[in-house]
Parts: sequence; structure tokens; C-alpha cells
Amino acid sequence: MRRILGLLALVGCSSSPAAAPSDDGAPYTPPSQVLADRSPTPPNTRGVVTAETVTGGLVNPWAIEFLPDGRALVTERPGRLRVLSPSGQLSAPVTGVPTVFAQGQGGLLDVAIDPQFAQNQRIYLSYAESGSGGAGTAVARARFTGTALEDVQVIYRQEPKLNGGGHYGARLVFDRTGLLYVTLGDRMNWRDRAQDLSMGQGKIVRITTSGAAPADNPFTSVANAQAIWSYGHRNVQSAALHPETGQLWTVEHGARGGDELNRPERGKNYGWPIITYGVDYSGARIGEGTSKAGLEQPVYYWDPVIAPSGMAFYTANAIPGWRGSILVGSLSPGALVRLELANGRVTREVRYLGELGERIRDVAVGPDGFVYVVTDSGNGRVLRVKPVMG
Ligand SMILES: [Ca+2]
Repeated sequence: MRRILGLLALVGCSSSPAAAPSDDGAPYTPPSQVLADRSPTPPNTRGVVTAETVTGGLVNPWAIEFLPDGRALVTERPGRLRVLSPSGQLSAPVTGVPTVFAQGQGGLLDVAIDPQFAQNQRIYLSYAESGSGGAGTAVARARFTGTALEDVQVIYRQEPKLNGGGHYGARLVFDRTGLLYVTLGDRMNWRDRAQDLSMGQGKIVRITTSGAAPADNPFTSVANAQAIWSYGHRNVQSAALHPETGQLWTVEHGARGGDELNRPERGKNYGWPIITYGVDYSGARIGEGTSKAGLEQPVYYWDPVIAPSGMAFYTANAIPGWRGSILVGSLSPGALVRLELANGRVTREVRYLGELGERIRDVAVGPDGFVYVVTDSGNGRVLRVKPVMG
């Protein structure tokens, strides 16, 4: 009986509140909130693009980022950083990479290139770092000589460190003013901390290149929260800046049925784990439902999930029809997901490369306008995605 009541409560929660008369007899209109659109789960599309191997032999590559001279930096989760030449030659591991905690989902994760790289040769690495209490996400900056990292400094640490091997977040994105967004996962076993501003889990932070909190961050008067930009996130592993608006867009891993596309705004609460479209892997309900006053809705959600990874806006010309789209890697079922946008909403989703059966971990647009993805496996590759010439 308890089970039946629980099911009824779930059904009641997911339907819209019925209109009820108010005291003066006028129809009651509940406060309106535009709910998220759900992915239609389109099938894999073949014959539009092909993927050619640029290089293989990478162990769990996590990120690819292009340097201004056309070379690319590629991270491997066990703790290596490599340089990929335009002709596809992979360098020996760059020396000087910080020691990483390469267990579970941890290790060397994202890489970002300073907007002033031509002048300062600086790069930024995010990684799982072990220490007192367990592990957490950290960000280091360094000067890249071409073969080595020098002047390595840790500029940010997710605090406190916690046990468990999952949900580091760790995507790095520069905004137009040179501030750095860092996504911080909820560390999997610690979901309630996403709502606690004094804890570093389940947040997006916005910092200067030396790790300080800029004065216009939303919580500068709250202890331990000065760096926070937005909160209530589960595990944001996709992030990119909109090329026209300069706004941050992200995709986060939800629980079962709860992956979300968000546009995180200053100081706002994105709901995890109070509201979510997902349920626990056991089928158990999480939190209070799918919407609540004061908590932000995603723009769009996936049920079933795509297990999102890296992300890029497509602004080049080499693939006609893709301009303005968001590209997101899917680890499972494994795809390059393309989202068309209009007026801040998703108007169409198309999926490619499903026929490869690969986990796609990061997406970048190369200087040639083609799309580069890395595949997550013990024999990971960099693939160049080109349109099929008809
Ligand atoms: Ca959310």
C-alpha cells in the first residue's frame, strides 16, 4: 500500500497543478515557470559527416584544445599532456604536469589556453588532486614552453576534499573579460552539498587567472563562497561560451533521465538535488519533483540520458548548416550531439557518429573549421569530423 501511495504521489507531482478557485471566486492561476523541453531522442543520422583518425594510441583522452598556431593540446586522464601537430604527430608527454589522482573518474581532466597566450604562453589544467580527506578538483596554471610546463602554480582547489572517485566536473571556460569559469561536480556521494554555499561541491566558480574571486561575483560577502557563480549543479562536464551573447552554457550529467542543458546565470540555483528530471539508478525518486519556485529550470533535458562530455559552439564555415549549433559529446550511447537554437531554446537535435560505437569525451572546432573529437578508451583517438561530399 505504501508503494501505491508513493506512486500516486509521484504521478501527482509530475502533472500540472489543476486550476482551483481562489477566495474571491476568480480562477487561480499558479505562478508560471517555463518548464524545460525534453529531448525527442532522435536516432543516429548517417551519411552527413565522416570521421577520420588524426591520431590514436591515447589512453583515456579527456580534452582537446587548439593553440593559436594550429597545434592542439590533448590531455590523457592518467596524467599526461601531449601536443598534437597539424599533421597529426603526437609529442612525448609534456613534462612538469602536476601529480594527479588517477582513480575512478579522476585524473588529468581539462585544459584551457590563456586568452593572452601569444604574450604569456600560459595554460590551465584541471585535475583530481588527492589530499587530506580524499580528493577534489584543482586548477593549476603554468607556462608552456612547447615541451614542458614551468612556473606551475595551483590557483584553485575545490574544498573540502572528500572520498569517492566520481563527479569532479572540471571543465574550464574563459569569459570575454578573461575570467575563468570552473565547473565543480558534487563528488557523487555528497549531493546535498550542491545546495550548501560553504562547500565546493556542485558549483560553478568564476575566478581570475590567479584564482581570486572578482568583486562582482554574487556571494562575495558569504564565507567560503566568494568564488561561486552558480550552484545546485550535479556534475557539469560540458561548458562553452555563446559566441554572440558571451553567456556561459553548460550540460551536466543528471541521474537516470536527468541530463540538463543550462545557461547558468549569476548567483542562481540550478536545483540539484531538490529538483531534477532524473531518478536514482535504483528507480527511487530524488528530491521534491521537477520544478520549484526559486530554482532554475534547465533549458532542455535528456531522458534517456546522453552522458554528456565536452561541448563547443560551431561558428566556422566548413560544415554548412551547423553554424550557431551547440555540439556536445555523448559518452553513452556514444554520439556527437548537435543542438540548433532559436531565442534561447533548443529547436532541433541531431545525432551523428553513433555507428562508431565510441564514447565521445570532448569536442573542439579546429582552425580548419572541421570538428575534432576525442574518444574515451584505452586506445583513444582524435577524430576529424568532415562533411560527406555529395
Ligand atoms: Ca538542474
